[in-house]
Amino acid sequence: MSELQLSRATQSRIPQSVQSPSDRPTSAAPGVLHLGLGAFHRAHQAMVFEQLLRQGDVRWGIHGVGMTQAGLVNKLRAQDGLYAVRIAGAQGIEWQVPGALWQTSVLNTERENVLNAMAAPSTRWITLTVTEKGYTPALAQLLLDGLRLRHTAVHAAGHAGITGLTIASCDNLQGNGHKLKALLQATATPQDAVLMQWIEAHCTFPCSMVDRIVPAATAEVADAAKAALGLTDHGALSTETFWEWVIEDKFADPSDAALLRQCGVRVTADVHSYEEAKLRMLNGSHSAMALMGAVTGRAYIADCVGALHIREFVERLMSQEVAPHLSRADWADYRDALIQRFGNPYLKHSVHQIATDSSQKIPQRWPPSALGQMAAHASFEHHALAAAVFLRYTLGVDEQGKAYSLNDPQANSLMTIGAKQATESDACVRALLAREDLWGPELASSEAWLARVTYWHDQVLHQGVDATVKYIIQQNDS
Ligand code: CS2
Repeated sequence: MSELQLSRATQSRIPQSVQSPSDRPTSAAPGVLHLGLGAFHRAHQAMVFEQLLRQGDVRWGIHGVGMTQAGLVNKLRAQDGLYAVRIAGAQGIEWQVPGALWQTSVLNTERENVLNAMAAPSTRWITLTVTEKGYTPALAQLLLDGLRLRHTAVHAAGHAGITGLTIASCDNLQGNGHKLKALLQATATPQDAVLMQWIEAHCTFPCSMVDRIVPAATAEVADAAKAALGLTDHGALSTETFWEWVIEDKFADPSDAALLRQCGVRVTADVHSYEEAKLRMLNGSHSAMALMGAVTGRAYIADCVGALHIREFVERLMSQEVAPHLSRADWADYRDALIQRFGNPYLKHSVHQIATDSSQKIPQRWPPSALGQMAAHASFEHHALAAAVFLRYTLGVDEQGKAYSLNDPQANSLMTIGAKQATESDACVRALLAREDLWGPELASSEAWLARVTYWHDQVLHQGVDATVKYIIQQNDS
């Protein structure tokens, strides 16, 4: 097999069975600056922008910024931004090589390039997938510095040809656009007053819900890409057929709405109902299964949902405790599709990947449903059991005695809380549930929540996760 590597120079070798990249016109500069060049963006938005590029609209080339990972950026650079995506679902497998990634930067070493891109006349959008923990004053400062340059350029150009930007947060946070804008406002100093007025008048911060399961790249996918392409590809990804992007109709250039709609993006005034359904159903179930998988020693989400009792558990979590508080009308279809998606055998979505940063993810995913159930005097047992499994997870060793590490900004404090759970179980539950950063003030002070998590934690420690999950299902049946 050829040892040639995927790049613009070798792309003509890509077989007919694989969708080749759109051309990269030499005269055009990127129109989208993307912060957070992980797997997700490359297999989701980059593929939407690729559709626009294929239609001949050259304003959607991407300048992708690696916030931390110089290694990945270097690999993609060596391939001129090209990488293969395996799209696998019930209908079979398809490969595509998107050509939308035109330029790359590493934030740490190339901050100037990133700022200049924010000021460049060709740039029309900034998109962000910087993860839940990325919404820091440092991020706001980066955006403020770039927007200040742009604002100065607007004046220098006499307001001709250079305009405001659509700045779209695409992270799994409720009201992500509002959060990003509020972060900028909180970080700006009084000297930024004129800049902030310009941002208010010319830039928009639409809320956005993005959905596609894109596991971190694996050697298995790299091998499969080599077989499909006949070329070595160090950036290959695997994803599912399903994708959804719902974005608020709030663009610096309003005509973008129609373009995105043509590509299958839902542009709406109501992102909220999609966001809450996605965070609480998909991501909420994901976190519950990931923690169960980590503690029981299951490697992938498909293994978890493949166990009948865990599948039943997440179905009930969604139907009984999440759905009653959602405004998305088609939630039952969404739930059924999710169960299928979780079981996709091609995805190999590691439970430890999803359990990463649980302290940052849980607040969006579980408390709103548990609180909704409490307010309705309804059962929140499934969420209480999930919380108990989270505490068990902080032990850092699975039920077979195999150690794993917690990859979480709160890892130390969580492990300190969880360390003595075998001997001081009640005190550990109390200490974990007192954390307002995880549960919010209302749940953190709820005696009812404390009582039920304590109960389930006791079951988990004594019977193990699988037996406890089977038991909650039996209880629920009777
Ligand atoms: C996952 C998400 O890692 C996680 O926390 O729950 O990345 C999930 O796969 C995506 O949000 C799906 O759209």
